Amino acid sequence: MTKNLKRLRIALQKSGRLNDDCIRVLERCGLKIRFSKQSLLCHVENLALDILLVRDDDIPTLVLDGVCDIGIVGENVLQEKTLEQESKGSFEKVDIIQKLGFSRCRLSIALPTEKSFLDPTSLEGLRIATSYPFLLQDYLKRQKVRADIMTISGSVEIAPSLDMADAICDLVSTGRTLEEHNLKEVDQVMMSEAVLIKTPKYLNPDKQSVFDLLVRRIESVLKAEESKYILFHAPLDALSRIQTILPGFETPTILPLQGVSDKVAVHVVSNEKIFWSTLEKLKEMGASSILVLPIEKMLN
Ligand code: PRT
Ligand code: ZN
Repeated sequence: MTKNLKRLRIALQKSGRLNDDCIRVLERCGLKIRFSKQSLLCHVENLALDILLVRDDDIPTLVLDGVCDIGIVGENVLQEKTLEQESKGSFEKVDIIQKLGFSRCRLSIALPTEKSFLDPTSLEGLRIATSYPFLLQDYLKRQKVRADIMTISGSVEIAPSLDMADAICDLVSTGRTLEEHNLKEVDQVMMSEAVLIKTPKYLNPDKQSVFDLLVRRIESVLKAEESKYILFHAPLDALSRIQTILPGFETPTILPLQGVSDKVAVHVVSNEKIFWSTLEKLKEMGASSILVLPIEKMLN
């Protein structure tokens, strides 16, 4: 694969849980991606960026070695690879540029529901099955517990029922898989979400400027996603009380309402999630015609 030195290269998961959200974020950044059925390298038409589609496990190494300049991967896979590298005496690391807020999960210890667990010392001497042996080893070391790590590459949750292991250390998001296998989550090893990573290798000025632009756009997309534009009518004498419950109310736009002297129209950009309970409180305080709108783009 010849490398165009002017084009930044990003490694993304080819298919799986990360893929859709990665593409969604890049498309929301305005990128026009030309997907190719024949090639794993896709071209972005309106930015000097190429996308290499690979297995998520390969992304940390591709970025560490500079084969790809940046990548998106789960923190769980990244930390596992980092610990594996460190065990081989290699301490060079990729930089985590940004947490992306999707593919959230946790790496947890789970036991059969009937087994008792008081604290991590309850794991002493057990056989624990996992696909994350380095993260598990690190956890056991921190907890000063000795246990047998059984490395298996998939379907970790069936190991206890086959008597291959006494416990597991696996990713959990809703907890349904554990429940279906009569397992209970007893401790968390780490929390994880997708992160944007960057190679420790030098980026030439062409690539650096594409990188800077992309990071700025991703930041703006994430900010817009979590922000909302709120409009409502409010009694003038309730404004100071409303200020205490509405995130982002420090700098509202207040507009007069034609022919009404005791009410105003209020426009606010909130950088936080707006819950139903907040809207209900607003209504109790006399607000009416409340609208909450998504924000498409945001550049401060
Ligand atoms: O083929 P490739 O190697 O690229 O993909 P993969 O099969 O290794 O990974 P994939 O696509 O399954 O997951 C990619 C990343 O998504 C993971 O590395 C995590 O960062 C993140 N992620 C988020 C998850 C989950 N949530 C998740 N729930 N990865 C896996 N799971 C599995 C978990 O292993 C268990 O089997 O889902 C099951 C538990 O889910 P719940 O909802 O029942 O708790
Ligand atoms: Zn994988």
